[in-house]
Amino acid sequence: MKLEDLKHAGLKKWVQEAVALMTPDAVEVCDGTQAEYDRMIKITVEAGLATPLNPEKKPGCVLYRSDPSDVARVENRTFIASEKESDAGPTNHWTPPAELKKTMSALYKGSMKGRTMYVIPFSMGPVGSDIAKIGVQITDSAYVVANMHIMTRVGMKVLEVLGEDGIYVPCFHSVGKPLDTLTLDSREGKRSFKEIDNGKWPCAPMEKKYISHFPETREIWSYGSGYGGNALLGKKCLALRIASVLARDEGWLAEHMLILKLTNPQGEVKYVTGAFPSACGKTNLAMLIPTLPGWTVETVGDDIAWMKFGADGRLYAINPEAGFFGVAPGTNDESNYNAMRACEKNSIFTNCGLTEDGDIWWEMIGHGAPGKEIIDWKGNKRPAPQKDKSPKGEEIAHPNARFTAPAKQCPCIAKEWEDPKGVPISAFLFGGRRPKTVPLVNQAKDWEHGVFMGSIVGSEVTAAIISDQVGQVRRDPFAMLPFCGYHMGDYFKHWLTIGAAHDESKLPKIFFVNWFRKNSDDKFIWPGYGENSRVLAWIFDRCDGKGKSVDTPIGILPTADAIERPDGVSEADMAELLKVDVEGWKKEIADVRKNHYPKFGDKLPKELHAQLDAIEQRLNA
Ligand code: GTP
Ligand code: SPV
Ligand code: MN
Repeated sequence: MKLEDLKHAGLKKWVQEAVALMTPDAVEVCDGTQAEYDRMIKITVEAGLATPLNPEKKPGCVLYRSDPSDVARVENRTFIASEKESDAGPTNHWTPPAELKKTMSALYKGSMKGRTMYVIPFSMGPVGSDIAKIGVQITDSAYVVANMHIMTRVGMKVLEVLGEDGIYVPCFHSVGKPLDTLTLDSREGKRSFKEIDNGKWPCAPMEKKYISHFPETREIWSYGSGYGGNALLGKKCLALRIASVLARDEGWLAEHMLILKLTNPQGEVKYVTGAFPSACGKTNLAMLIPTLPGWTVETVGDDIAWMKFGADGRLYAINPEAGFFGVAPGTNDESNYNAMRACEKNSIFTNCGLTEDGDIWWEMIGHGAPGKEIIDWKGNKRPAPQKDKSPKGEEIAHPNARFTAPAKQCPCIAKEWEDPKGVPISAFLFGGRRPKTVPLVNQAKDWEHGVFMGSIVGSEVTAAIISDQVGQVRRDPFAMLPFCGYHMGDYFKHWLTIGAAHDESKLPKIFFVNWFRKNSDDKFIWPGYGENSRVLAWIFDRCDGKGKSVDTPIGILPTADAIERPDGVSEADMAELLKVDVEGWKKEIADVRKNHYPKFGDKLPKELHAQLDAIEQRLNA
């Protein structure tokens, strides 16, 4: 569709201003059709950026390799530009909005030269539902358009809902690599031709990347990266950073949470959400196949939950996304059968290995690679691996290689996954990668205790972030550290206010889980994946006030025999997984008191300090 045909005057004006600034060669309004998707793939194949996979192995699939500097979210280059610094808080990078806009406008000037500007109208949440939010992203990346087609609902239906004056979140995106017209002097005279990407993933150097949010004006400006959460602006930027601000103002919750449907052998259903930091197991838990007979798990969402209260006083969750942008390495038929089926057709792969027979490959895919050679994520030919492992630093697939797959292709997608009413939530899970101290599962004594425990969650940093802290434990409250669009102290307050304003008996129960405890040989003690169903079953029962439990200084734990042991987990292992490590927790509490809570200054709710004192007293008793 052409720009002139846009009926929304404000939107048209906004795009025209962007065109004047970024000076693309052409402008296209996206219609969300299959033909458009196919054309985006074709354009990137012709530019040497994409490789179509063998249709007999992966029909309708394509592989991209990004620039080695552009492989994950860039937290150091992510900004919350609220008017006041104190509104962004100590855990966000802040710049005054006017200054940031000035810097970025200079970068956007002429940044789309030689490229097409795509205007993507998208809906987070089912189109037209009360709970959905509309965004319009302009981008110069056909890769981004194709991914947005899968991850969100794109096109004319969205423009219809927007009408002539509807509200949308304006999102600027440019990869920051204009294409020049080159002039060549030859014997035949001067010849001009247009520069092409020619196989080189377009992006800007790190110091010029900016992922910026303007919470007061509800705008997103992204420059210099084409990867994942930096570039697919409906996801972390809109559905979390901007939505968290809306949620605070309007009394709801926008969280970095999976949503799953759990059915017990009696056919009773409960819906559970879970917040774990990036690459800590949300997609896997959302799609798990229980090893416990008679139980089933179905998926509503794998990364983001928007939750609002219903007239019955219960909290209802929707998944604002339409696809999965999942971590590829470690995904295999054993660990996540359903994700493997979801991405076996019509999917996009980024930074995976390419086998001789035109298929993708990654570490821990479950088998070696066929043939003699494989092409790694950097485009280099390497000997085809016999086993599915590689030494650290020499991976064939980047550790943050991803698949983009339509949610509707997932065999275990719940029938209600697009229900605009959402699903009523019985339990919240929080967790992270903690090799020590934190037990397998621990129920909060009440809402306030749960908020306290959520506020101190820690996890090892994973490859989902470009950072020199990878592998180190950092505090990641509510798994929202990089995604909260305002002061984290106010965010804690918002959670406490929600608890105080609603009938606690109808609120979800809060649990903390840790699948990542390690023994002295650095091996995981708990087998994880499908075996996590044993923990889910205990949680299910606890929601009904059942399930054998013991009250401890840190929370409510299962008794030694409450969770049936899976193969390979000894009685001693189970005791270790469920032990209250008093000394470890004392250190934990001391660290929170000294290094974590002081960051929030007088914005730290007094209730959380009281919780800290109380747990310390219980540990010392
Ligand atoms: P984002 O998409 O970054 O938000 O990540 P996510 O939270 O959805 O993580 P995901 O489920 O993709 O898992 C990331 C990595 O953790 C993969 O390599 C998984 O194989 C691994 N993993 C997931 N669940 C478990 C588990 O129960 N135990 C162990 N040991 N590893 C797990
Ligand atoms: C995460 O990092 O939590 C992700 C991947 O889900 S990204 O979309 O890149 O943010
Ligand atoms: Mn995520």
